[in-house]
Amino acid sequence: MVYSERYWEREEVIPEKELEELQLKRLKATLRNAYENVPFYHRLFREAEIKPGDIKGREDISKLPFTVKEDLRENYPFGLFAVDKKRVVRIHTSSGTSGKPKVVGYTEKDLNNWINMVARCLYMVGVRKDDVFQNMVSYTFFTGGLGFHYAAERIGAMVVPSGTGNTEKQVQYMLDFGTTAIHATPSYALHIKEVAESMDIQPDEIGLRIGCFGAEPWSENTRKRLEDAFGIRAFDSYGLSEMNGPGVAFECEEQNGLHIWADHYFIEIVDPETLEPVGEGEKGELVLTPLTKEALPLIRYRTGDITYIMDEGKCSCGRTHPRIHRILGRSDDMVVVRGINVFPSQIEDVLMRISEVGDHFQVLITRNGSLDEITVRVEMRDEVFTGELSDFAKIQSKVQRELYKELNLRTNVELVEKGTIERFALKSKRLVDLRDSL
Ligand code: DLL
Repeated sequence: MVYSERYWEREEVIPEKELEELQLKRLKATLRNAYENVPFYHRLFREAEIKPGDIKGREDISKLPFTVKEDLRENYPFGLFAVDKKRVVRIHTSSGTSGKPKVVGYTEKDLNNWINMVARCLYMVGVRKDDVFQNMVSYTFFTGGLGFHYAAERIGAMVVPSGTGNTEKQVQYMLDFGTTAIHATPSYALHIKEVAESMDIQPDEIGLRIGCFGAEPWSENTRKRLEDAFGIRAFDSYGLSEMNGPGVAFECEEQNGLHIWADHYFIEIVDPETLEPVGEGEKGELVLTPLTKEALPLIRYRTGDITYIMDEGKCSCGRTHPRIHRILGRSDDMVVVRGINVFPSQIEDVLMRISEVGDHFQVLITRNGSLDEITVRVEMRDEVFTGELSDFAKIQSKVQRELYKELNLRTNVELVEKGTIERFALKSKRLVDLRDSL
């Protein structure tokens, strides 16, 4: 399957013009598939008085209706599938905070495409046959487990399917098996680092080269912490179950934006309020239409994720696919505190560059009368925990000052001892909004 020393598939370097033609051809086929085989879309098209044949050029996509997460829930479990259940060879689910999970399905061809897409990403960051790849995410309904597993196998790496939890054992396995590449959520990776240290093992003695981290927001400063601690290069990995799972977009060795695979996804950025396309290079909500999905051809799917298309010319890695900036936040995890928009990822970025601050934090939002209060609980690093009140106060006001500079918002900062804040093996929950429950 290897196309060349540098690329897994030829499509990664496909000339832009050819890529655009391929997109249009595939878009038309996807629309036909949805219109003819999914009653939900047939109805939506009829209501919008549009037929798949009306889409003649790329710009016509804006005539089509959007699909939202609620549509998947309302058609639970298989209502949006475009193929007979007999042709579906696997399902995954993704649960939100409430209600029924979203169920996604794959035909054999879908799985094959997906495996190659993730293999592209792993190959792009340097995973090869002689690597030992430890996959430290959940293997059940979450797409990150099997998604990475089969891709690393396809490359021919030795896969250690260790899943999450039992972290001491995981560290021991890394040493025993000679693990060179890992996949985890960034918050779990920080926890692995801490557990290794508690076992008197310096994380950089493990011998890792590559870390693939994603499935939740993380920041540039967290990247730095992970790279320094493990002696690795850490790459951002983006995806969502509704678009197969991981492998939608991934950083290359330049670590300057994530290549989003435009031969498999049609990419739009819209204003989440007006749903109109934003100007070139402007921030907005990522909207994706899968171009090769047989079982679940979602049209103009609103991901809820905020990013922008980076326009910095062609990437020096040679890939022709556009790059998106790392996800800035989700339109639904942005909180408005005293009229100011706050994304937890902004807070993370500030905290992770303060050397006295440990790796774990939590943001609590409460209401005091009519006033919103934001409290940031941060763990201090053991080495700086002197017990002296004056040291404490100094660090506290430093954190407060730095947060104010970024957010333009006064915060209460609570310093706590290492180990106080809950650890997560998969996606972390760092923001607790208690305003409605008070
Ligand atoms: O998280 C798929 C995945 C698995 C991606 C492994 C990367 C690695 P879901 O559980 O459906 O799928 O959650 C998708 O997670 O809409 C984003 O809000 C968030 N997310 C995923 N990757 C990133 C990332 C998987 N790199 C939702 N940065 C998405 C920020 C991310 N947020």
